[in-house]
Amino acid sequence: MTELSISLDVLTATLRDILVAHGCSDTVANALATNCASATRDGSKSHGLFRMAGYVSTLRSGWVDGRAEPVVEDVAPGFVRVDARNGFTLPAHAAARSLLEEKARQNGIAILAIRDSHHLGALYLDIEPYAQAGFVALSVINSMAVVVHPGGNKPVYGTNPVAFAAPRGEGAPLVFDMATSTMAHGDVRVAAREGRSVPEGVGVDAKGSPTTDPSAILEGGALLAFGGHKGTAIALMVELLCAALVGGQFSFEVDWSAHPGAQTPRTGQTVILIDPTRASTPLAPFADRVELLVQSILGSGDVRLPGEKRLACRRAAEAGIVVDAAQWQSILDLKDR
Ligand code: NDP
Ligand code: PYC
Repeated sequence: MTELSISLDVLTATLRDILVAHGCSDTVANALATNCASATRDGSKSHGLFRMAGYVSTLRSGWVDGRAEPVVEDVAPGFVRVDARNGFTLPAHAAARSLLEEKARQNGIAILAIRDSHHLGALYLDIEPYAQAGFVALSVINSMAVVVHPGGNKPVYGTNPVAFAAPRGEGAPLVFDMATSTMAHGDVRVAAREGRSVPEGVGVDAKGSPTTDPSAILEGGALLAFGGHKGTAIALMVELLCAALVGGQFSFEVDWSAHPGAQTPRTGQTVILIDPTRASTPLAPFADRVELLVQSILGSGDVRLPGEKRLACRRAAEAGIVVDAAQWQSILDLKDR
């Protein structure tokens, strides 16, 4: 395998050009390219460069509006609502970010509810900057129905990730980001493409029988939620927070059948921002309490923190992001598709 080393700036600019060539406004292209390039830098196989073909085919299908202008509504002292107007979630979130922070600082807590939006990226990148600014942040997104309820025979939930970020006393914030499915749908697709099987317990085939064949999961089968009924309950909560609460669609309501090639679920996103200085005392600042717990975890054995691998990839990428040359060529080819 031949590899290339590319800087984050070159990677971002190249992706931005491709997205503009397929009809995105500069603002939208910049938001998507930054997310995709940053996820690639951080070592994400399923939500980095792999997603570019999905963005392009979705734009070409007419399913999403790459030039949508989000409408931000200041609806209550602690509540911001954004109508993404069938555009991408990332620029809708960016348009509301400063108002959300202002409200969280004023009230101690604020919620951002985004509706009619498309998200195909890694979620932690949406909230990491809040923790870098001292906030505690929690975000959830629903997607398309590919996860079955225990005992059910038809998928109802999306892979519904939950991301959480908190400032630490030392160093980078503590961040975790996890699909509530056993595996992200993107990782199942990558496994199918690479001819690998997936671990037992990840999904079922079209008959509802357990399978380790990723194609059987993708073609008529379904993923399971992590942790059985417990993870399923979290997937259910994400649906309520991203659809019922924000006025978005449930994952099972997403119907892109009239737009062959569409890959971005048209759903919703919720972000909850907390100013921890309101709760903690001067003698026990929140970030110091986080650090105490982190050090206690690290001292407990041969363990690692969530986010450690991502940060290690990020550090390694300072010298350049290593990309497979054949994959890079397929990305460059997207511009003229
Ligand atoms: P993983 O299962 O790989 O990781 C989940 C979390 O656990 C990460 O924070 C990870 O940190 C941490 N972790 C992994 N292994 C360990 C370990 N051994 N010890 C301690 N912590 C560990 O993530 P998923 O496959 O569930 O999700 C991948 C991505 O897919 C996410 O970025 C998510 O946002 C995205 N996604 C997006 C969707 C969308 O609708 N846009 C839908 C579903 C998923 P680390 O990063 O350091 O490994
Ligand atoms: O990988 O599960 C996934 C996913 C769904 C939507 C975006 N990513």
